[in-house]
Amino acid sequence: MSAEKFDQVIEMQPVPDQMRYDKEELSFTTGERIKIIFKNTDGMQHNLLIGSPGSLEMIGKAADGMAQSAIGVEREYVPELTVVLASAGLLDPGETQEIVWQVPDEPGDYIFVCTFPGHWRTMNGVIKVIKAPSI
Ligand SMILES: [Cu+2]
Repeated sequence: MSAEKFDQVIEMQPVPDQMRYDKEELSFTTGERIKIIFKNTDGMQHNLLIGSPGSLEMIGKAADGMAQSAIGVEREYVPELTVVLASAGLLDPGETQEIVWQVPDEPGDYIFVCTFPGHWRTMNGVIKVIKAPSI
């Protein structure tokens, strides 16, 4: 087992039958190394993406577009966009996946979102990244 260290370990899960996550906001500091343990406790599939500030609509619409073709399922509705910074693929009910993310040096309101077709408008939240105090 690796003894990998994280500055924060967060657990996230969907609220059953409500198409939202159990958290609406996360807060990290620039440069932190974090782990999100995403556990799908719902009865349907979900994924989890982290995106750049202001990218929610761009990612959501790209995912809607993917849903029109076989590529959507193949890529687990994760659009190939540079604004997608990290992701957990599509999880069946009961599955768990971890995302390890190196928080960028640029502070801002990053986003998290589920891009399973139709979910992104409600199943999303903000990741507040604040600047680490200089020593
Ligand atoms: Cu979802």
